[in-house]
Amino acid sequence: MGQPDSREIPGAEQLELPPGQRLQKGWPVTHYGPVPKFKPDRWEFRVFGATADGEKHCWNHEEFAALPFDSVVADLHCVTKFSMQGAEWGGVLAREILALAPPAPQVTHVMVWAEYGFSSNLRLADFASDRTVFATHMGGEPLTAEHGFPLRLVVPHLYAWKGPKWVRGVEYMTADRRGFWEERGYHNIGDPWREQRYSYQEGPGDGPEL
Ligand SMILES: Nc1nc2c(c(=O)[nH]1)N[C@H]1C(S)=C(S)[C@@H](COP(=O)(O)O)O[C@H]1N2
Ligand SMILES: [Mo]
Repeated sequence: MGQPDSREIPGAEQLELPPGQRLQKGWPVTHYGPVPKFKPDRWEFRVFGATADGEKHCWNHEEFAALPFDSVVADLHCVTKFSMQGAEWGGVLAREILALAPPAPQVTHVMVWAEYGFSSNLRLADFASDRTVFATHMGGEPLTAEHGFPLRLVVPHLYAWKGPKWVRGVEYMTADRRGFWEERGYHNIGDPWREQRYSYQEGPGDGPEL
């Protein structure tokens, strides 16, 4: 099986892409709405909802920057069919956040919240993947404003809309609820390898009633 599009890009590795995806040169910027301005003194990262201790957990920018730093090499698959391969994301693993601010035992899903009320819901197991990372860096450099500075989520095994840019917090949930794109016709799970692009493809148990 060939992937003619990826062959046209010099130096591109012939790694497998999910069905229907094409490699894109460079790194396009894709999001809804304006790029928020980072205000370091007003920024905080909050974990709230059904935490194990019933408390909210907050980190300011300085505190967040001091959390253990890890790297994950991962692809980014946009549902509009372009993919970017082999980016090195640096930041704080979602697992680290789960360890520092444990969820209550009945938590099944999380809502990841970003600036301007953007959100995306994930099953707890997807969030807890050892490759899910709150990235501050890409390719060894701090993220640029358009790509989510100071913080974005990367969930390598799901479509890229599941990773909010300009992320500000996580809500632990005891039932599933749709996020921004999931309410607007995108698939509740969003697995690119199963081409779960749109909500009309959902099967029983994939998501809350529409
Ligand atoms: N806050 C926010 N994050 C977002 C989006 C958005 O609209 N708002 N779009 C998502 C989508 S659809 C994609 S493909 C990726 C694109 O990331 P990039 O612009 O860094 O390539 O960001 C995701 N994160
Ligand atoms: Mo996207």
